[in-house]
Amino acid sequence: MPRPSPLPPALAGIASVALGAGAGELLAGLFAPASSPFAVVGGAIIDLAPSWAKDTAIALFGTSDKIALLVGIGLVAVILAAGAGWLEARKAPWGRVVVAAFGIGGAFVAATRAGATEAAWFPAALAGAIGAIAIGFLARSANRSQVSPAPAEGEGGPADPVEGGPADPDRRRFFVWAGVTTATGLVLAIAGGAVRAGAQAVTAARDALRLPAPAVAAPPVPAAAELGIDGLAPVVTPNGEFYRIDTALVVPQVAASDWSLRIHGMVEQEVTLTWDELVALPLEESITTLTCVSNEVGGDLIGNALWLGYPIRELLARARPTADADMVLSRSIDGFTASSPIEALTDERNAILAVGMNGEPLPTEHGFPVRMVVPGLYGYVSATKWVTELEVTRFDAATSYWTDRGWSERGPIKLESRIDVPRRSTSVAAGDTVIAGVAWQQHVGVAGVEVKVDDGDWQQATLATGISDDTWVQWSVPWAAEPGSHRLTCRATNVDGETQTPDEANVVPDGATGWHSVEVTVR
Ligand SMILES: Nc1nc2c(c(=O)[nH]1)N[C@H]1C(S)=C(S)[C@@H](COP(=O)(O)O)O[C@H]1N2
Ligand SMILES: [Mo]
Repeated sequence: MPRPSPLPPALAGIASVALGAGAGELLAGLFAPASSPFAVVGGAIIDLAPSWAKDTAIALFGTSDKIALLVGIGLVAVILAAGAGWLEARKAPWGRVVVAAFGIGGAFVAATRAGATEAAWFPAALAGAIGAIAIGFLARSANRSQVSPAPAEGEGGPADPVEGGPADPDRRRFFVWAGVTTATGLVLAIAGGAVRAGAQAVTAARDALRLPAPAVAAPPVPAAAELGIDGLAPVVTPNGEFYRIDTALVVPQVAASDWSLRIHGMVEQEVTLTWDELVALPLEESITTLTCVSNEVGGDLIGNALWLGYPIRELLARARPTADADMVLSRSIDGFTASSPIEALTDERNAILAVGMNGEPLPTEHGFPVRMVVPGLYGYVSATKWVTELEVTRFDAATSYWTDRGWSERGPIKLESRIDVPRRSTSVAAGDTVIAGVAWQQHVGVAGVEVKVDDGDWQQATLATGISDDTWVQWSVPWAAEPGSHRLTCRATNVDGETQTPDEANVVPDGATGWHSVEVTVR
């Protein structure tokens, strides 16, 4: 008798797990969007991953890091499922036990995650149960498909197709069932993604929302702030192009009507604020550039927007922090935390609870309905999205999401500059052209940018009109490009007269440094 192939049992495992996972995704989509088995496993991996892994993921996949993670989880799930199928076919009921155990594990993780609802454990538990039942049936069917059928009367004989071949009814039956099971799982999963009931409701409500007019409008962006050079990042970043970095695999869905903020901890008076109360306050506009600490030299994890919000300073004043408090730990609905020095939230800068971004309510992935924006600090210590809590505390008493993972307690934004034009590794025509880019050190301000070609002298670039010290500034310098291969390098100087350091530092623990250079070919 031929050795049984491992393929049918592996397929049995994959099909069963696809069915279970699909059912779990649909159930989650209907009742608990944040608790889809994939999202739960992915979220747990993100939280458990060491910070070098996050770093590598961002470096490799940029803002597509989440898709890469989901694809990775899918591949691992397929391999584990194939193994479970093989196990069930050889040593029943161990394949069932493995699948059920994954379901129970997933349910446990789902139930214990920040912001978990009461039903959070159910999708993963259901996925495990359905997967386990299905794998029992399909693995048996896979085994039967590999046993040569007893020749029935009138059949058999030399003319019959090869044993176990496609015409074998048990074999055919197995492949049909495996196919139907897999397809059903995929359809359920797609349906789950489509229904995400909460998601649609919140998005629709957001789209219909009208924000109040600002009590204090930002001065208009000076026309000369935008150099209008092709390929140069626009001075105000459209929402759709704004970088997105967070640990949320499924974007938290918080209805404005359900939102509230609690200010507590080392305060004389606890304060709670609802959405209606917040938008009834005199809101102020400000333009602030956000930057991610994971932005490599020359990277694009930076964006500038017109924000509408209310000064956090005023809200803290209501709560009256005690004199020894030196930090505010902001917490989002999904458990992310950021530790900001209290002075950055109480001094004169535009540290705000933002509700609007470039004239619209915050996009859901940028923190709808309310997030923090603090000029001068990297996002990981200040820019909490979907924020629901401000705990006034001390640096020696509490830590935050990324400081727990090896990143610096303090995260002031470092002086940096970037060449956008010409793009690296492109070729440009010889003759008069332009080198252009952006430079920033929010809440300090950029005074100048210099550029050098190869090992030539530093030339002073022309700065565009600045919006404020809290925003990046565009710059450009003319270049008479001569044929050959050239390296262009830029460096900025801040308003305190400090020049950007050439020393190259990694993004961990408190932001990259070094000069940005690009290699270009001139034809
Ligand atoms: N709730 C929540 N807020 C968060 C984060 C997060 O993971 N979760 N990431 C922070 C980081 S590291 C950055 S750089 C900014 C990015 O904001 P953006 O996605 O709107 O550009 O959000 C901050 N706020
Ligand atoms: Mo970040």
